[in-house]
Amino acid sequence: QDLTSKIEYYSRFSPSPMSIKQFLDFGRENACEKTSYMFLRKELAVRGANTMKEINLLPSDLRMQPSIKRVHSWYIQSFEELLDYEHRAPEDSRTLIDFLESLVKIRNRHSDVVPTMARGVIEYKQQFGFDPFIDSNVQYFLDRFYTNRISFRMLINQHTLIFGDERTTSHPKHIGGIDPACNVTEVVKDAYETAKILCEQYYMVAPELNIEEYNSKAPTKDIQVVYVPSHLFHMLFELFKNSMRATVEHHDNSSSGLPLVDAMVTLGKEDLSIKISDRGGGVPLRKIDKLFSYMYSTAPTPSLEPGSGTQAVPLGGFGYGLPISRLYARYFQGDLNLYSMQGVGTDAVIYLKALSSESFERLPVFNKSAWRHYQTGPEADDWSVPRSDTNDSSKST
Ligand code: W6P
Repeated sequence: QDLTSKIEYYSRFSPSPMSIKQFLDFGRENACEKTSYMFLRKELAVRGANTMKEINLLPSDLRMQPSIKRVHSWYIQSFEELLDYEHRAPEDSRTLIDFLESLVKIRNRHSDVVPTMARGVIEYKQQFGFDPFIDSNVQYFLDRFYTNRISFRMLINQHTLIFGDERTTSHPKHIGGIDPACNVTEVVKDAYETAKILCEQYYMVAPELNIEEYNSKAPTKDIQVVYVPSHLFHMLFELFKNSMRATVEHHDNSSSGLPLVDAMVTLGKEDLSIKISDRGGGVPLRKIDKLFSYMYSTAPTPSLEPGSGTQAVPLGGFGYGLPISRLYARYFQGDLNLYSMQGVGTDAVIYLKALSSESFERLPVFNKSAWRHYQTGPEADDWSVPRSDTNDSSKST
């Protein structure tokens, strides 16, 4: 049967979101590799097909860029490999072993999706320039596409960590990539120390860290959460890089010492919140949304120049780090917001669900409403626009 009809078939199913608690139950006690196999061969095909349908809806000028075609071809290849298992029984001992191998192969094939998509956006911009309709389409598409990718890797990682060879080498108390007792402040410190090393390499100095913790449920106990530590690390590392860069660049007279970066970790009934505050001079409100824009934050041709690979990477280069960090936070029903006060500094807040029963995957669904987004783009604005200077009317058409 041909590929298009298979994509069509699987894309009609909606993805089944899993909660962190379900991920744990799947991996604990009677972890059944056959059950996991049966779930994944269908679910990964469904999530893959849903995303491929959306790639097809991208404006053709964008979809035709060589880098984006390349990424598309990876999805087709991986989808075909998953279809090989459609009729392979879990009872056949080869099946489960081959499946593990296929998952690893698929994961590796997709390891460069983010920089390759970024290159595709740059290719488009060089050819057609900046376009607000395309910007809004790209934002909508990439937020969904990368969320799908995060979820795909989450599923693959859980299966390979629990049933593969990695089982023995990984953390004994973790269930796949999940730490059932993730100590948030430890991850904050770890992300800070890693960012600090980069910052010192680049600037020769780095601001110090001050951490406060408020556990409203159990004031004397460490704040813990059932979560994926690598996701939390990714978000915090990104925020620290940004805060450090702002702090160092805003205070170039290093003699007076740098202001601290403050971290506050709090736990309430519903939310676990983490605030990272810097005194790095802040960002005007007008530019905050742009920090999360894929199209704005792909600079004309930054680090992709040949030969620039060996140079030190600028700290927190406002690449795709922030928008993708926000997707990690939202993936399990949290969020990531920036509150900046221009002239002084910026607060970045990560919100996570305190309860693992409430952190279920937030997944894009391909349906009529998603389809409509690609047809209409941004709403026609229904608020007034400041009038351009009337003395300058000669320049307007
Ligand atoms: C800034 C800009 C920024 C982005 C993200 C996190 C912190 C900060 N600080 O000045």
